[in-house]
Amino acid sequence: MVQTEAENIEVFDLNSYLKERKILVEKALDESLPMGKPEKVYESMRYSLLAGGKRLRPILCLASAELTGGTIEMAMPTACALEMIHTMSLIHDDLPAMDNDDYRRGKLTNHKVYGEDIAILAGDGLLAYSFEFVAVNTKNVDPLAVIEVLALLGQTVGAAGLVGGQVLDLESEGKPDLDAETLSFIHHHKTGALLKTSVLSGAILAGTSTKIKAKLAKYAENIGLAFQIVDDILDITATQEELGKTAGKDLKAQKATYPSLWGIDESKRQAQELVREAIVELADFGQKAEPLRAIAHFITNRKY
Ligand code: GRG
Repeated sequence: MVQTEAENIEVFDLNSYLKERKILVEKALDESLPMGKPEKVYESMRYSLLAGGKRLRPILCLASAELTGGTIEMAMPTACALEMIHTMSLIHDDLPAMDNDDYRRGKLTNHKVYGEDIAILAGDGLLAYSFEFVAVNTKNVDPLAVIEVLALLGQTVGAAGLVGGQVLDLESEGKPDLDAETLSFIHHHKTGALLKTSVLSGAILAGTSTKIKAKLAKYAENIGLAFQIVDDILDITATQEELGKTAGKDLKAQKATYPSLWGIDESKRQAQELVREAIVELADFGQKAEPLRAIAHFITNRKY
């Protein structure tokens, strides 16, 4: 927080917060996965895990844990696991059998550097390791809460979450007339599910009540959908340099997106409305929820 002289009110400095948290998360990620044998697969896993990105999912997990009375130390293994899962989903998403992309986070995609076989295995390795990492490294947390987080992670990556969303997303290619309900289902599963679990897992580790978890779940569902709507918009309006990946892919694949169904301005309005609704859920938390409020605004204002 910085104090403004004129009004003597505290203004939350999101840029500094995100920068500081990103450094913390990247240090933990680097330490989480040392090189091992066979070197090729460890190198490939580390290549993508340490390739940058916003680190939004771990940052949300840590923020939610702190908001609900937990600590960074309690939540860091889960925060790392969320980024391992996110990274493996990006590796697999970029494969020729799926989105077939050559660039991610401003670098060549994993399969372009290591080959498809190793990229698939590196993704599998990261997924398995994410669960092991939480189970082995989470300290000073009720073991039942750790089990709850592990179960939630499993549900989130499986057919009820990312996998299911991705299947429908692949099937939606060449169907620009897809209905809005199916599109929202895809967005909630493919993207929203992991963002929601990022927020919820921090609160679970901190031992939060069901009532508070329900509020955070609604916050997270809204920012999750807003995040993917903005992703759809950026695919049209941003450049490859800004995104670090190929732009304009949705139009080429003839995919229905929020902008194709509603237009860019209306899509932006819907994303902003979702963020407004998300922030309403944080009303009871006062100043402590400033990081989650500011992250919600960042989601609609982001340029990458
Ligand atoms: C999870 C078992 C398992 C398999 C993967 C491929 C797949 C199933 C799912 C695809 C999920 C996917 C790639 C969703 C898109 C989510 C999204 C908007 C990614 C971009 O997130 P950012 O902007 O990226 O946070 P950075 O690089 O900043 O981390």
